[in-house]
Amino acid sequence: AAALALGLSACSSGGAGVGTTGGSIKGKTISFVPGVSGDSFYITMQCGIQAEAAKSGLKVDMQAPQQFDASLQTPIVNGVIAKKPAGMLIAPTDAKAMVPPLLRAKQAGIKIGLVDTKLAQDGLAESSVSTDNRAGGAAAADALAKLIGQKGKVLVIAFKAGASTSDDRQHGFEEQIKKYPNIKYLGAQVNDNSPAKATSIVTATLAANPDLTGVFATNQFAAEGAATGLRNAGKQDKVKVVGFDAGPVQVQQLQRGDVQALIAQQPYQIGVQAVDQLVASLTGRKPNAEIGTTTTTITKDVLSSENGRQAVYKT
Ligand code: T6T
Repeated sequence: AAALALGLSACSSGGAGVGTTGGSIKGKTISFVPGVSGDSFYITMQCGIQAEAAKSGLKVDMQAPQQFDASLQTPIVNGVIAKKPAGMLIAPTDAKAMVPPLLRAKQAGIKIGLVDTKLAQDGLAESSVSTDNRAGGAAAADALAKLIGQKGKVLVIAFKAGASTSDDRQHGFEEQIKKYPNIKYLGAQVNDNSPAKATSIVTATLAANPDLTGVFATNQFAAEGAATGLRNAGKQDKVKVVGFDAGPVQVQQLQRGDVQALIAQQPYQIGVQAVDQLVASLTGRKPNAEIGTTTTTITKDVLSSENGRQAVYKT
């Protein structure tokens, strides 16, 4: 089956008690549809969603596609429509392809809140809560430039063309890297959220450009694959990697020296704020249409600081 129904994950905090603000929505269900299952970013977000939903007495039902792909996410949305929850929080895997299924959900009377990724069409969702991914891409460019002494050849691994987060991180990076005249940008290659494909991209790029100095991996699976490619070629000390996300595997990679900087998002907060906006919609208040959250750049020395400890994803 394309869908994986998961129960409550073992969140380290939150989820306490039923609050008193729920009123008419107490006991209703909201569905959470992340971009892909088994991804620490979405698991942390789910913890935030559950904790905040519990305060209003809302139940959360999570259904995740097994790959970050609109053709697998669409049947899940169709299944959610059939169940008629009060609301749905979703990270669309493609800004265009997910518009028709989400329009059907809206027409079925389900209030939609976007988390993480966005749609190419306005007015469909009640609200959108996401990282400022362009700024995150620019932060990655600055971090990589610093790590390579502002000179050399750099590559971007875009995790999924057509997903707003991948596109925005890539474009934010591209704009910012232009500010470094001695850095040659080799362009972006797409790994389709597959670590193995990111490894092949790095292997092929090293064959054509043995003087590669840096890689920006636009999400956690791109960073995992990139690190493997560099290790296979014995280049892990020569080529610097900046990755997006700060789940347990990314923190290990930073500690081992497989990557040199992480651009951490705030998945727990995104989940909390998205529930707040959905609750506003469900109780007849006006939701905030657009909420942006910031990133933190984590290097190995930042990791042991209070700031670093706060920024890593807690599942
Ligand atoms: O980087 C996050 C998320 O923001 C992106 O849209 C998809 O990939 C992740 O979930 C990390 O794997």
